[in-house]
Amino acid sequence: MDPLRRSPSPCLSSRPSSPSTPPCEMLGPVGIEAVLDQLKIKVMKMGFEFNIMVVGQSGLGKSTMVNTLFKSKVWKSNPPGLGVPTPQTLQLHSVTHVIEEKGVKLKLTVTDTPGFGDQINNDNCWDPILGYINEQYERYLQEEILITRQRHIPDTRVHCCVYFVPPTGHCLRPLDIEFLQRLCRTVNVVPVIARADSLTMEEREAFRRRIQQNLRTHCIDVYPQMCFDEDINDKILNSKLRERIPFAVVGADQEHLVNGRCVLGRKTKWGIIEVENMAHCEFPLLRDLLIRSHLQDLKDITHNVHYENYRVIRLNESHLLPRGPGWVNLAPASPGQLTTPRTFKACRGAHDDSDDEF
Ligand SMILES: Nc1nc2c(ncn2[C@@H]2O[C@H](COP(=O)(O)OP(=O)(O)O)[C@@H](O)[C@H]2O)c(=O)[nH]1
Ligand SMILES: [Mg+2]
Repeated sequence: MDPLRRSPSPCLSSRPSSPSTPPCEMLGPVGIEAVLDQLKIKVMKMGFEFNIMVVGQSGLGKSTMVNTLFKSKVWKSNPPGLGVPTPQTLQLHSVTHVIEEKGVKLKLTVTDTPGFGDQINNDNCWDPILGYINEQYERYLQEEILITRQRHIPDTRVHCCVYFVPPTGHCLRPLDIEFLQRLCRTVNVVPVIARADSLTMEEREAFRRRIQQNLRTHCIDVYPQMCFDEDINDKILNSKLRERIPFAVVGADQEHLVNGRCVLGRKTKWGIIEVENMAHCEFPLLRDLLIRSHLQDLKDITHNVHYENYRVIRLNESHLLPRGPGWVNLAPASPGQLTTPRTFKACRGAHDDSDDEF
């Protein structure tokens, strides 16, 4: 149906029913399905904002993965600055690119983080990362609580954090367990086995099973969280994903010619490891989860669960509770407050009034 054409509404034009006027249902469909077209037009105008963060120890290929994501076939974009050798990441750094496909605009931001775990004492090495994630919630909250607020609040909140597990082939290290436990309470986390080309296919599978076991033992609830499956279809789709997580990924930012095709891959003595070839690694699964299948769900859980937890705690800890219509005086949080781990509260669906626009 042409989305711009308004369907004639028999109910609007008809007078109140009387014995001589037939009821609405008898005049045929009202045209409710047109609301889908209206939504589509609105969403296409506004576009989507989506923010990803990569986290893990130094040297695991996080910065390379940022480039891989932008250069992979789905996104086919070359943001300025990519293509040059990846320098060591010394501070949190975001790359944003607007990708447009069939009239749909996606403003994708990937935040690269410095590696951690290089120090002799790695106590609290998660603080800068958790601090950044909470700072974005705080920013959103400060905008949201204004009496006169913007119609669209810019969304810098991290919707998904890709956590790089070193390819040891054994199990999760205590540092990863501690980090993941904290991270999962604050943000959606998708763990990946980094530099998977250093493991054989059998080693990858065995490592994946052990990591899954570790996650269960230590109550680390990574994305997609089972408790948020809404119906049987979610359950089926997400169960398959949970079987495959952590994905064994390989990152590359160089293109090579293979059988006349230009592919993104790593050149080795034995041949090219193609990052977008499922026979070589599971990067396509990660990319598809992030963009093709779960983008909106990741945003919804961020808004309805993680941000909601943050909001409730911040509003409760501010001693000045509402003193009349619209009154909230919320002092900005101190950095110490922002990194405090909080309990995970499932309140998905509580508030779903996010509006995307850029
Ligand atoms: N073998 C292999 N090397 C990789 C992979 N990804 C990145 N590298 C290399 O690992 C080194 C460190 O990568 P970088 O992206 O800077 O790691 P970061 O410190 O986690 O950001 C670079 O030489 C990359 O070319 C991968 O999947 N496999
Ligand atoms: Mg880096």
